[in-house]
Amino acid sequence: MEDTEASSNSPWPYGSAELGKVPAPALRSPVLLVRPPMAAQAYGSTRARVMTNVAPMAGFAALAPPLLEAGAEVRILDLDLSEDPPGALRREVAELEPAVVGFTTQTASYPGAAALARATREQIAPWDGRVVLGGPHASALPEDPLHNDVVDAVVVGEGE
Ligand code: B12
Repeated sequence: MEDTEASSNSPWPYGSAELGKVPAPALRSPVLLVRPPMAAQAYGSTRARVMTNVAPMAGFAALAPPLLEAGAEVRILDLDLSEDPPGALRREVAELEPAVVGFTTQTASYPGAAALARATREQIAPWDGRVVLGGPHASALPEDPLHNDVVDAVVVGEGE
């Protein structure tokens, strides 16, 4: 499409003609994709033995291939499968030393995700790692986590 007035009424500073000239940011790797725990948070204060419908996440299945194709090492950590989510995350981060840790969020998992993201951000600061948030909650309320200084970036909508 011809780039004419795109830049005049768009908040994006580049018209479509300039888009190809914007250098892509350098790919940072490894990337750790984390699903924060939902079940433990929901049932945590009860005596219920937690049974949950954990199924592989389609969102990460969509995010991983373009990262792999771009040459990144990618790992997925599903904390709904862990008995000790904060410990499991801390150990995985210590072992992998990821350049980017991405958390997916639903509203119900957000309080726990925010706490884990904050702790991870401190843990990866020594090697200048970044924490990114995506998923339905982050897409609905992108300003919230940024204002609370939880993460470095929020991705709205499809992450790939
Ligand atoms: C399929 C589905 C399910 C399936 C999941 C199957 C599976 N294996 O993944 C089942 C039936 C299990 C399910 C259960 C629940 N679901 Co559901 N589900 C959906 C549905 C219909 C589609 C999700 C999907 O797979 N999309 C396709 C993938 C490719 O997209 P995606 O996951 O959104 O991921 C993309 C982006 O969000 C983004 N992204 C996601 N994470 C990240 C992370 C990073 C770092 C980045 C950069 C980007 C990024 O990039 C991804 C690729 O494009 C959505 C509605 C919808 N239309 O989105 C509701 C939806 C996600 N579910 C919802 C809810 C509430 C639930 C339950 C809590 C319901 C309940 N009370 O039990 C449970 C939670 C279970 C759990 N532990 O997660 C809500 C969440 C609302 C909210 N505010 O958070 C939604 C949005 C429906 C709605 N409108 O209310 N669900």
